[in-house]
Amino acid sequence: MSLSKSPLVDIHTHVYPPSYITLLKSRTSIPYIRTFPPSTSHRLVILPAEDTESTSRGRPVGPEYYSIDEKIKFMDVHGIDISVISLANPWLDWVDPADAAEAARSINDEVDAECAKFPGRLFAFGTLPLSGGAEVIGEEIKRLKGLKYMRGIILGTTGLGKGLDDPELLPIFQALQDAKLPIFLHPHYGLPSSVWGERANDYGHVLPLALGFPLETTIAVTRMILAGVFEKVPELQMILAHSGGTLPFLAGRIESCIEHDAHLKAEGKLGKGRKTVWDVLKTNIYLDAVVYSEVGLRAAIQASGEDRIMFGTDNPFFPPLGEEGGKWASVETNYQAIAGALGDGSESAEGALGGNAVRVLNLEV
Ligand code: 5CU
Repeated sequence: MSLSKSPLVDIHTHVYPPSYITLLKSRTSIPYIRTFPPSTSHRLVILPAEDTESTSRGRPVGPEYYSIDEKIKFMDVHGIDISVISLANPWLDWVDPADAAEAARSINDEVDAECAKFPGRLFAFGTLPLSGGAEVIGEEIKRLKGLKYMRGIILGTTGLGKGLDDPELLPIFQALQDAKLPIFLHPHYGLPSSVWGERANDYGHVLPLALGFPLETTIAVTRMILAGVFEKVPELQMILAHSGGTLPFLAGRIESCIEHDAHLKAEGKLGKGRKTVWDVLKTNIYLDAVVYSEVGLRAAIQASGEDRIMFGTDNPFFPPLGEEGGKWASVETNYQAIAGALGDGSESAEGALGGNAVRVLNLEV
């Protein structure tokens, strides 16, 4: 079901370019791709919680993970005009520091070249060489600004290894602000495996994906707020995956805990000039609409504003189980949530389905 008259834009859609797949096939610890005999099919194992002896060890990996032609086919089936593609997790977080600069350069060039094959239909978020250190990262930010199809960067929650409230990240955030490159913040690490309990292997990927991912994002951004990142880099723009995890729902509670914290008060951190959680949500944050329900989407809209919501699919993840071809239920659910929350065919639904992304990410060649 395509509701949109302006271009329909998917801002949350991943690829593992062919060179990254080759790298994964050469590895034996996560992230890796291998077969598990007696089966001969390749499986992609990326999540810390899924590297276990069970049927949930990774997922089958086919061309939908690495072929740009498959991405275009998926877009055509779902009426998507433009996709802003990004390397999927865990990006280059695991790369040896000495190799990080070159790995980022070659992956970003490869992704930009894939976009060039379909001008006007594909743009991208670049990947930073995080393990390479601040100088190398700064160089890649400058280079990304010059690549024709790059419109921001995708980032996990670990930053330089200490999380996104690390003061050493401030110059990097400043460089991204100056380059007007928004951060697409995406989870990967979830919560410690111990919280899933002894029966975790019986529950497939549900707990880490449904709860670990959103809480990871919520914690990462809350730490940034507490560290004053959005006062220090006031124009920093972030697009949060999965409608901000649980941030829209918990914003009031987080804000109240801040306001009632004696330590923060004693440290002088509650004074004039502080951006509240609500201020940050409305001025620094955009939210994707990958939340699969009208209830969650309404919270996102109320927290950040309807002009800050952007449609996404999370392709190639969450494919239909069993039947091949046709539309994906996971994608249709997100269309329906937008229609339900904003009104089928309304101006604000059009914005969420594409207009907001075109405006914010400048999606014109
Ligand atoms: O299904 C999954 O594991 C994932 C993942 O790893 N990354 C993502 O973006 N969505 C789903």
